Amino acid sequence: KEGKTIGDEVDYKITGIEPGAGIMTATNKALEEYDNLKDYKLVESSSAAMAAELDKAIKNEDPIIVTGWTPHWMFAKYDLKYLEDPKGVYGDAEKIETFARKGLKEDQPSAYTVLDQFSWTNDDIGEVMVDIQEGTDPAEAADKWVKDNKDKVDEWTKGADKVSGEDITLSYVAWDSEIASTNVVAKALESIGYKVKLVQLDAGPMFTAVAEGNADATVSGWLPLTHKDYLDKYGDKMDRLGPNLEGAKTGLVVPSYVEADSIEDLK
Ligand code: PBE
Repeated sequence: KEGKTIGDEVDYKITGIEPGAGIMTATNKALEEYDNLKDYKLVESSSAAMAAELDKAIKNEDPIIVTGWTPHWMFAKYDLKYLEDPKGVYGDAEKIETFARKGLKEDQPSAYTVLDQFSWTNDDIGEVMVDIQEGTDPAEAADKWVKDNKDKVDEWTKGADKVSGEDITLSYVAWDSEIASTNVVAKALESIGYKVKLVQLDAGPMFTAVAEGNADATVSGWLPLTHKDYLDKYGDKMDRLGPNLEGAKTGLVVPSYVEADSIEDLK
């Protein structure tokens, strides 16, 4: 490996996720703004394939650069670090926010109340994510968490009258964090009598579904930066219910053995 740059070793490749993810937009911006990244390319993939490539690289102790985010189980499983981002392309701390379709508040006030009160921590979502990553079915992992955390779920359902089998549709993207959160909110809604349908979409269609009333809500809006373009486009067609998780983050992530601390160290 003598004399080789990190770029040589990773083939000037950043392993990305689904097109449409905000982190892909941010990374394309990083490629433009950091001169030292001019030979690099961002490779589209999926969240699952990115995680599989990361796992393989770590097993071989090969360098790899991925688009990463917190909350994510990968930080519990591997020794990883975010590369510093002196140009601030990935923003500061993000919040994950809940959005509902216009009219949900009047049509299904109990569901609206639960969605509005839904809020948890990185540790909470981390438990569910690790459970899913270890092989538990997402609905089962969510069910278990909801049963083990009755006090929290009681806070979310406080003041929401029970219903009898009304339908609620939640849209989400197959990002590990959103698989966990959406399944947990679904269980909380089911606990007061809703029949919940989960619709997995790409990021754009996920917001369109709520804006056009084809889905009732999503708990997957990352702001102020990651989904800013979607907020600009659909914001006034949705009810913004506020954060459900604080202290989220996105950026370029490498195993700790990679000899770079900043994006500017990638040569
Ligand atoms: N993520 C996870 C998403 C939001 C949730 C960071 C991959 C994105 O980049 O759009």
